[in-house]
Amino acid sequence: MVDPETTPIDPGKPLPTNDVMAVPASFNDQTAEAKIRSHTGYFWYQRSFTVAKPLRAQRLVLRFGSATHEAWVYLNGKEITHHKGGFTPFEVEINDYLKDEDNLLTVKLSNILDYSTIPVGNYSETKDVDGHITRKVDENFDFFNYAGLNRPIKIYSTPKAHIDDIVIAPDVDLAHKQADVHIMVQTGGEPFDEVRTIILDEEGHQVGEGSGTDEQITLSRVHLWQPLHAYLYTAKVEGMLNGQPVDIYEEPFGVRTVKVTDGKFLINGQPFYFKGFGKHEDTYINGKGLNEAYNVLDLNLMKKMGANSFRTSHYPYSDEMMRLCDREGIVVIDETPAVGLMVSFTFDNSEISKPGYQDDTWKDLKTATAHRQAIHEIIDRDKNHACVVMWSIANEAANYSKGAHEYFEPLFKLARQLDPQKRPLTYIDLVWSNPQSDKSSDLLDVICLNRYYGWYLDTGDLEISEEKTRAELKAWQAKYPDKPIMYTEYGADTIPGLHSAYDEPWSEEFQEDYYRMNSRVFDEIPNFVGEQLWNFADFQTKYGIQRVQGNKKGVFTRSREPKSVVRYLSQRWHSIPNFG
Ligand code: BDP
Repeated sequence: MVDPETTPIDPGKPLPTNDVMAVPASFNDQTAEAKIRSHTGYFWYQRSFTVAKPLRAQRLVLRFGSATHEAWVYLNGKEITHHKGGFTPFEVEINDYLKDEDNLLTVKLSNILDYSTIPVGNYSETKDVDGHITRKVDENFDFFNYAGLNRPIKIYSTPKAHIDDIVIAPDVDLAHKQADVHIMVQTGGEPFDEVRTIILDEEGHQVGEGSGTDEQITLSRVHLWQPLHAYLYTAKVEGMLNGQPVDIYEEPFGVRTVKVTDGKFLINGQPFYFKGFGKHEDTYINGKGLNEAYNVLDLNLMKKMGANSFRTSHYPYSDEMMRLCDREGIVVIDETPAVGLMVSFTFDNSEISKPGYQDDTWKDLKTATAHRQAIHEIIDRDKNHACVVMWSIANEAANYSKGAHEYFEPLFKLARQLDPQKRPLTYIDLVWSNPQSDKSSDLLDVICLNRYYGWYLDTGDLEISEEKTRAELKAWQAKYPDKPIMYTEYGADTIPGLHSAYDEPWSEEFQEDYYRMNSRVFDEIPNFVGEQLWNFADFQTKYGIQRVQGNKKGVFTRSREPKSVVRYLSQRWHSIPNFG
């Protein structure tokens, strides 16, 4: 229920409402009430549960896949944890708070975003004469601020002495088809007498073993995890007490290398070409709630088109999606929720390219603390995923403004320290961040560009757009002859079924012409390593005069029907090898 903020709510008592809400899902599109859909502020969830007696002897952990964007969790009236950041998991041990009979779980959430949070929101509040507060978030980004309990909430059990986490970093000798797999095990509770690890291949045969909490296990004749040809080993870690395994933790993992060198993006030593999409977690009714059938369909549609990759624009996606990508061999650029780090967007860039240009972004924003936490949490959660080949630290920040380098340098340093697999790092550049104006592009391993020549700029004029696209890509290539360059967004809003004999913008013909124009230029640039278009599917946004029921740049509709451009893109992508 929405918190009216008139009388305090007692989290130890049943909430004063009969409304029901499905979880996992965003709350917004479930209510049929415009006021609730657009509610900004605080809202509550509640349910009761019982835990069978024999389980109470175990360590019990309550885990939230995410809670968007800030959560206060109460069990039987007591606050047991708090978490800020809407796209990463958190958990808490609950044994000490459980009762024999019904337990009351109450969660207070906030969907407020401001200049200290990521994503960034323009937050305002007004008070009426009775002191009633109306809150408003104007999203500083282009997707609907879906909120709620978007991902599964689970109670899991472990023994008191337990394995907390496993960190897996394979070091591969490609020439000898051998991998030294470095495995670090974190344990909790009473210390084990011994920790043992065995590695199983896909058939379940043991192919390696070791012991200790920091161990190296060598795999010979190693099967590599390859894009679209996944191979997953399983690390089975056993915590031993008195000669018996007490806790067992199994983690599937792939063995592959990722390296950036001489303007190439190498996966397993071969130059990889990214073909795919920027996406969203966005479906009808569920909003940003986990929708596993859509996830499966989306990856199948991608494979059918000859795509091999996507970016988790603009926040970490669900654990379930990351595991699916590992399994399906889909390559992922994993992005933090740092979107909207730009306080004065304008389509007039006349000032921006002047040396020393500065706007108020890095003075006004107070996002550094949240950004550090998000980097910690995304790497902590996704570190072992073979599908993740690069971290994106931010999307379209004001990198063209003085102060960007000072802001980003420590964040890149942090990510490099934290990642056990030392993957490449990037951020995603807005059109105003060009080779002259971008103040921090030296930090990037790969130049990732979002470009809309022909759509937002020179709308409809694909000739001039082709020249501008070519000129800019050549300038990047000249500036950084050793850095790979890729497009992480390019697209044109398209109304399915709208046709034009004059190839006008919004028509299906224009969308295809637009992609053909871009493809021509890509193929001329030596360091060009990939094309991820915007967007996989149409998605919901806030209202705006440029948005008709959301953003229509999808090559699929929101319900995943193809627009006609899918045929062109499928032909192109099937003709471009994944490597080469
Ligand atoms: C880019 C953003 C993306 C938007 C897209 C667009 O990164 O989130 O949806 O433009 O305007 O600026 O379609």
